[in-house]
Amino acid sequence: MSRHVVITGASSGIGRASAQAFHRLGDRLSLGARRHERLAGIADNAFCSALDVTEPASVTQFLEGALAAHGPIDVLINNAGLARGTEKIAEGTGAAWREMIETNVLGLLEITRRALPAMIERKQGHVIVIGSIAGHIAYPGGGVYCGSKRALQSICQAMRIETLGTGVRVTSVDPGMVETEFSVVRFSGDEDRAAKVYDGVRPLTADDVAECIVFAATRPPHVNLDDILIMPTDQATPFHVHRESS
Ligand code: NDP
Ligand code: 8X3
Repeated sequence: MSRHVVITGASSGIGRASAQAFHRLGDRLSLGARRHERLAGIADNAFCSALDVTEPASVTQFLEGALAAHGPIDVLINNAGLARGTEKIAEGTGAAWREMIETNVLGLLEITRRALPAMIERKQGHVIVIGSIAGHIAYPGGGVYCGSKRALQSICQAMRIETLGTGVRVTSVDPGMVETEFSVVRFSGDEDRAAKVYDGVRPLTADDVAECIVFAATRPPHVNLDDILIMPTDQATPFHVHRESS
C-alpha cells in the first residue's frame, strides 16, 4: 500500500532525489521548500507547497495542506538543512550560527513535534533525520554546523526512548561529502569555491543517499535502523579525503 511521505527541503539535492525515489515506489508525497516553484514536476501526485522550517506559521500551513491532500503521515523525512560559511568560533558574528541552528535543529523540531503525536496515536510512523559525518567528527570552521548535526543524534536517541512501545521508528541517515547545492549555499553562491570542495574526489550523489533513506523506510515494521553512516569511498573522515590530481 502506498504511504504518505513528507519531505522537507525537496527543492534540491538529497530531498529532491528522495522525492523521486519514493515516487518510483508509488508513494504519496508532500514536498516543501522555500523555493516551492522548483517542486512542481518532481512527482505528478505530490502536494507541493512553500515551506520555511524556521517559520512556525509556515510549518503549520504546510502540514495542514499535506494532511488534507494525503491523510496521516507515514514517513517524515527531515532533510531541510544548511551550512553557512566557515567561521571559526572566535570569528563568528552570530548571524550564520542562528541561521544554521534555526534551520537544522529548531526547524526540524518544529515540524517533528507536530507530526509525532499522530504517529504515536496511530502506533505507526517513521521519522527520518538527515544528519551528517559532521555530527560524528567536528572540524575547524564548522563548529556550529557540526554542533547542529551532533544535536540531532541526541534528539533522535531521545525520540527513540520516548516513543518506545508505540511502533514509531526513528532513523538518522548521516552522509559524508555529497555533491549537491550544499557547498554553493555554504559559500553564499560562490560556485568556483564550491566546486573546489569536490576537486579530484568522487563524492556521493544525492541518489546514493536517497537509496539509504528508501532502504530504511522499507524495512519491516519490527526493524529500526538507528543510524546509517554513509561515506564516499574516497573519504575516511572530514580530514582524510583521497584526491586524484588531474
Ligand atoms: P542542498 O542545498 O542541495 O539542499 C538543501 C535543501 O534544504 C534545499 O531543498 C533547501 O530548499 C532546503 N532548505 C534549506 N533551508 C530551508 C528552510 N529554512 N526551510 C525549508 N527548506 C529549507 O543540500 P543537500 O541536499 O546536500 O542537503 C540536504 C541535507 O543533507 C541537509 O540537512 C544537509 O545538512 C545534509 N547533508 C549534506 C551533505 C553534503 O555534503 N551535501 C553531507 C551530510 C549531510 P530551499 O532553499 O528551496 O528552501
Ligand atoms: C556535510 C558534510 O563534511 O561538509 O554535512 O560537513 S561536511
